[in-house]
Amino acid sequence: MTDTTPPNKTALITGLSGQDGSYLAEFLLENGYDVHGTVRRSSVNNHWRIDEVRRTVGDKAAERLHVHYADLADSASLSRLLTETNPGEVYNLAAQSHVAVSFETPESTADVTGTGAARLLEAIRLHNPEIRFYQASSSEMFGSTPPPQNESTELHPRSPYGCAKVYAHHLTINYRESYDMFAVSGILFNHESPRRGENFVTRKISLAAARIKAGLQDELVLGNLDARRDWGFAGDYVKAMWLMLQNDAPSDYVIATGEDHSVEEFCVAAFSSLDMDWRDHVRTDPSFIRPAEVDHLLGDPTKAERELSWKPEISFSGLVELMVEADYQRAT
Ligand code: NAP
Ligand code: F7E
Repeated sequence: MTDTTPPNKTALITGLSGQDGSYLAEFLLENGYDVHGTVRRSSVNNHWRIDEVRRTVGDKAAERLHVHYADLADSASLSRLLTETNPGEVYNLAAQSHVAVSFETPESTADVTGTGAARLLEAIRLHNPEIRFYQASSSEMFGSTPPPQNESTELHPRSPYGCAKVYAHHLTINYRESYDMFAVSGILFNHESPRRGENFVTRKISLAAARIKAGLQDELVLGNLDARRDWGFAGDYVKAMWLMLQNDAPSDYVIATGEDHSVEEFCVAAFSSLDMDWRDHVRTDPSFIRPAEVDHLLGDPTKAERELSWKPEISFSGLVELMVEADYQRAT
């Protein structure tokens, strides 16, 4: 018999105030969803990305965006939220997401980035195991395993952040296998945007290049310029998250561009887009070198292309230009 139940187009996003939370909310609102998203209390207002979402989608669609206080370290807040919002889809994007910071705060990173997923999965199982669940897994889980990395590649994390993500990743698979839940992981490679946090390397570079050009800053100090990453655009990647939850069967996917560049290459592209030579402005300092580095991440997105018909739309040079242009506009 055909199921005639209308789809539950209510989504809950943990980490609404973050880069991906904002792009995903925008995408879901534009596709007719009611969107509930979590924020944390902070001593300063850090809701600038949510303000951008409201501006982008317009007043009418923004009425379907609802902001809630919740914390992945607080089980009761998660259970309460599920009861209040009754979502059909949950996207777990909240995390302590900075790799270098995770070496300074390994315990709280494990608690939020790792155990936080356990709290949310268990709350969903008890509330309504029919909810479709997306876990924000990361290419950092591959760590030192040589590229190209795909869904079958061995995991060898190189940071407390990577270790916490491995736990959450396996637990998501475990809930799928144990309770037959539609719980999936997107193994996303680095994705960036003008909304990227300022202490990730791409945004640090685009912001510095823009500010140096505008005469507001003299130099940019970085760590390892040789690290290679597969950088894509966050707006493209949140569509893949949604596609995974619309699939007939739950499965995990690598989301990447299949192209890698070094940190130095990002500097070259960013500074030259403003007619500057990066070598005149960038110096390195060992204080930015991590206790263990991930040298080379390069994803193989074949499975996502084949099964989700997903492809990134913005190229590396397009991404650099988008970020530098946005930061230059902000600086001038
Ligand atoms: P982000 O900008 O750092 O956003 C993280 C979000 O998590 C923020 O909204 C943050 O709130 C929230 N958060 C932190 N601790 C929390 C807690 N204890 N309880 C509730 N919320 C908390 O990260 P992103 O780049 O959007 O990434 C989204 C997710 O994808 C993260 O899980 C990240 O680890 C993962 N991921 C990212 C990438 C990437 O390249 N961007 C790649 C693979 C996986 P505040 O604003 O209050 O800090
Ligand atoms: O570093 C090198 C650094 O911090 C990239 C997160 O979204 O992606 C992100 O993690 C590379 C590293 O990103 C500086 O050593 C050099 O090799 O921008 P990042 P990340 O560590 O790759 C993954 C997929 C996630 O899941 C994470 O949540 O750049 N690097 N100099 C530097 N990095 C920073 N941050 N700052 C520097 O000055």
